[in-house]
Amino acid sequence: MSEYQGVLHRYSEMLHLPPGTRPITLLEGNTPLIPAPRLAEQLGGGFELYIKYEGLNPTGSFKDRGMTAAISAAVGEGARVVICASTGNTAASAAAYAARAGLRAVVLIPQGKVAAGKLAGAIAYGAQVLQVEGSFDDALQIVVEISQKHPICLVNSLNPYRIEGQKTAAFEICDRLGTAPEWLCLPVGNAGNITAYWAGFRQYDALRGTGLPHLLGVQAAGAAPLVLGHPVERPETVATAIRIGRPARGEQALQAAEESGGRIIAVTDEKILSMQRLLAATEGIWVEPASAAGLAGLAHEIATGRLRVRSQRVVAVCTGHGLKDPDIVIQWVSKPLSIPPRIDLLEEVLAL
Ligand code: AN7
Repeated sequence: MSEYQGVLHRYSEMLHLPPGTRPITLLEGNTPLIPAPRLAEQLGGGFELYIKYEGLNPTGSFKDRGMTAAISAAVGEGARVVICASTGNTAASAAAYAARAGLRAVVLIPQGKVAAGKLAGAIAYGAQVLQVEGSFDDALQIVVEISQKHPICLVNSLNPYRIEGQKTAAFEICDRLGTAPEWLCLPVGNAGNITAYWAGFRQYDALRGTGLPHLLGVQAAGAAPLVLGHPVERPETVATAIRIGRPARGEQALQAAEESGGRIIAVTDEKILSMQRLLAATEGIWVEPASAAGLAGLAHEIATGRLRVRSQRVVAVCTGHGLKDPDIVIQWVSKPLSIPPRIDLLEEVLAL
């Protein structure tokens, strides 16, 4: 029996990585594609819904697939320092893989706008964490500049190897279902993930005839440059992961959505949060707010009659674990009820 060795090993012949790449892996990927029949019913029923639960990657988000590739290539090329700007998940992932490779990691995050579990991760893995007095977009601009000026490897998704590694999620979905689903819905922030899925599905289709999905990319209404058609100077959303106003791969995302016969839409924070709750309550899958955006978009399109999924298979990519952002959920209730350890009081509270 061969042991699972991570996405670079599993899909080595499919990935374009530089010669000399030295695999640095945490055995990322191979995440479950979980059927979600109860949620499908709630959205109107009559179709198959699957959750690609990317929050089960080693650092709790989908970023690990691209990061294993970027860090492995960086090590092969003799890098000593890696840098990224991040709304949190990229930072935690870069920090973990850099630690494993023995590299120095520097991560820049927008001040006060990074969820607790992500910041804690970046610190725990030993990265140098800097808060930028500005947005993610401001931070990205200066890390790109510094990586052009100094021998520091940029590991944001502008790095082509991030896209290579990230493609493996599309391969896994095709391997599991036998073909591509009819629809793939996912959140869109800096637009690396949707770009990578499209590249992955196309590559697999060309090689194995697995077909192509329609892509439904979903932004938060307060941070929806690809829907508005222009950059957003001050993006705002409760889904801080996708609080991005100038997506680095925005053009590619729009092209991917169009080529696929799909689209990019926006949903309100309210819809994102209620979908986060519904998914957890109906299927037992707790994701961070941004990760519920794809499903919130799907629900919106079905409810308004803009998307017909009858008898089709839909995969929703849930990009990050709920544990990344505990504060959001704790706000749902004021405070848990407190009782003395007495069975009669417990019976009373439970109305038994
Ligand atoms: C949970 O970590 O941009 O469209 O700096 O953390 O590929 O950017 C995170 C993005 C979706 C959007 N869901 O993906 C970062 C960062 C979660 C995320 C996205 C992010 P892209």
